[in-house]
Amino acid sequence: MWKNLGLTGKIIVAMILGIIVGLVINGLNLNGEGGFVNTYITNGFFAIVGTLFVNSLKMLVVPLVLVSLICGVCGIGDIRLLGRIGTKTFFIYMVTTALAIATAIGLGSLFGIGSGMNIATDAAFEAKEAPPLLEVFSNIVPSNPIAAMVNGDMLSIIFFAILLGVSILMVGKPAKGLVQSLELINEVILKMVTIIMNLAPYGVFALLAKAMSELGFELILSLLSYMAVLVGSLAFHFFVTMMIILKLFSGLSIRTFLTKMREVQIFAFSTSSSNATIPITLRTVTKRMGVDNSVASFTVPFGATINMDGTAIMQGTATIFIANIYGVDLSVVDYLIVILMSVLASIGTAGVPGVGLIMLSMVFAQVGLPVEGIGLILGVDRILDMLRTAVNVGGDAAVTAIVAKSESKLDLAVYNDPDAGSKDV
Ligand code: DAS
Repeated sequence: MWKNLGLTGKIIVAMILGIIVGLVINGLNLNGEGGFVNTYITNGFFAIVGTLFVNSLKMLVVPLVLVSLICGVCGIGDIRLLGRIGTKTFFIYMVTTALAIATAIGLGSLFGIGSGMNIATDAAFEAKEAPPLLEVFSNIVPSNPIAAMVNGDMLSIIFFAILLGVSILMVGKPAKGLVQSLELINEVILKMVTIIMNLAPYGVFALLAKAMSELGFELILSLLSYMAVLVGSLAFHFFVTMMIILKLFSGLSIRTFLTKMREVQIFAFSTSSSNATIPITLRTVTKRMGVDNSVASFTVPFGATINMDGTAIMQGTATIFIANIYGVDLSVVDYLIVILMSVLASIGTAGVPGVGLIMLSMVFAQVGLPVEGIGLILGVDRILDMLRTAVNVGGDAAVTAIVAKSESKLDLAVYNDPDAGSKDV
């Protein structure tokens, strides 16, 4: 039976089992300090399995962001594309992602998700003091990129990767072989993501069972509030923020856009992968919305790589939730770092299932939150990944339409024709 379950099914079963085991331990008061269960089960076996899984996520962050980001920049293809269209697209993508995470932090703080829990953490965990904002910016340029990778200084790694990618682009044709090798390495690392995600059910079971044994029903109610605020933030960002931006900067019909995007978002929802949805998104924006391929062929793949509004929303909401759960007070500087990290981190990470979670471990590490907190939300992450991928793709298509319209590269007759290209998609 277990073998026939897909990964999502296995994670859901593991989540349910973890909750039940944790609630039984909590309900029967078996988790007393120093007792057998507390020593060998919750703080023994469960803690070890959970730590192994969380460490395997953290292990991938540096190689994934470094190589994926270099490939993302090289994927622009031609340094000249970084001109007007590239700059306009990049700027709008970054602004919408920052708006997305600001929405998530605002709603998360408004509802105080996770407050009042103060889950026990390992004695070793000490909330890292956030560096002053000026120090954050001065550290962006690494004096030693290798040391930055060893220490996991992600802002420095991201800066170095972007500079390296742009430099490879400037070398042009002679660097073709290098780009192909990097793309192959990126494929290998994404395969590692898949392998690690297959371990997720075991990590979810152990981390949730441990947390539930300590917190009981309170955590379930808290998780429901996390999910509600996250889904609310995703819906607000896509249906309000993004549609206002679409209307304001292109004048295009919102109703038409949402109708024509339906199939694309259903595909993105079911695959949890922006990358896998690129062909569908491309076909829809060109054949059904009348965007010229010269624009779409750049903005859509570029968006699938650097524009992850849904993922940024998850990171903002999860940061508030885990900070409250562990009783960590985050300062304004911390939140600015979270916004900066999430925007920069989503730049180079490919749109594949579960990647948002790996980036989350990086964001937590940067603001001194316990990375094992990921285990609390991991169980519900698969369904949320589907929703946020649909928002990621929706943002890519909306910005594509805005840029195309501003460049007079969008055929309004096609856009306003309800049947345009509908036979193709
Ligand atoms: N599944 C990712 C995507 O394809 C999003 C994420 O993991 O957050 O966009």
